[in-house]
Amino acid sequence: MLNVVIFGAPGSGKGTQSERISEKYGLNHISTGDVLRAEIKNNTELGKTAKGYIDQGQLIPDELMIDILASVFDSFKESKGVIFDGFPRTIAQADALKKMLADRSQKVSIMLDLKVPEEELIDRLLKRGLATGRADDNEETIQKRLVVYNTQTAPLIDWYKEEKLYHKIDGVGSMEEIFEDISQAINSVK
Ligand code: B4P
Repeated sequence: MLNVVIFGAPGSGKGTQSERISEKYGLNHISTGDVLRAEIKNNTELGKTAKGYIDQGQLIPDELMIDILASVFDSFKESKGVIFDGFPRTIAQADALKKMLADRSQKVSIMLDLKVPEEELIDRLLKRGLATGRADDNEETIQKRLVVYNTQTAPLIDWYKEEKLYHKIDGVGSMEEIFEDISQAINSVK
């Protein structure tokens, strides 16, 4: 099994690169952001709860996210492995992911950290907001998301370094160049 965690600040290209990884390596793709947006679209109870947090640039509570992740993971049959896109985002989620995989005799193979300077992140997200109308891609919410990333999510960098799974990727450049670096990193652990 090849289990890849793709990590980075909002707008670093996690979703963009995950689609390519999923296609090239035949992995199932879990994007927690996409799961939540689908729930919001369908106006489910979970969607209503999630909307309140996402519109404020905050994270959904860990207990809720961890349950959702396990149920999506267990829905994959005969999987070659999974790309985790946007999960974990807190130390509690990283601990839970490790335990969930260990309970199923699996583990994370590599964590890829997409590094992009803050001005570029803001620029990308504002452009996406204009193009798609995504509710959390506006200046005020983007600033909040960056604060949440720096305080709650960035500590995972040291956590994964200790696990000896950390791999830094330069997230600036063409999508193809970045994917080439990602492929090399994945091939080194396959
Ligand atoms: P996510 O959906 O995960 O979104 P993201 O971090 O904003 O975006 P991503 O990094 O995937 O960017 P993308 O590739 O699209 O999360 C949204 C919200 O959901 C969170 O704020 C939170 O509230 C909630 N949530 C999700 N997971 C959670 C969890 N585990 N726990 C709690 N809450 C959770 O790229 C962005 C833009 O850049 C695109 O327009 C793309 O085309 C462009 N781009 C990509 N690569 C580029 C490149 N190389 N050059 C130029 N532009 C590029």
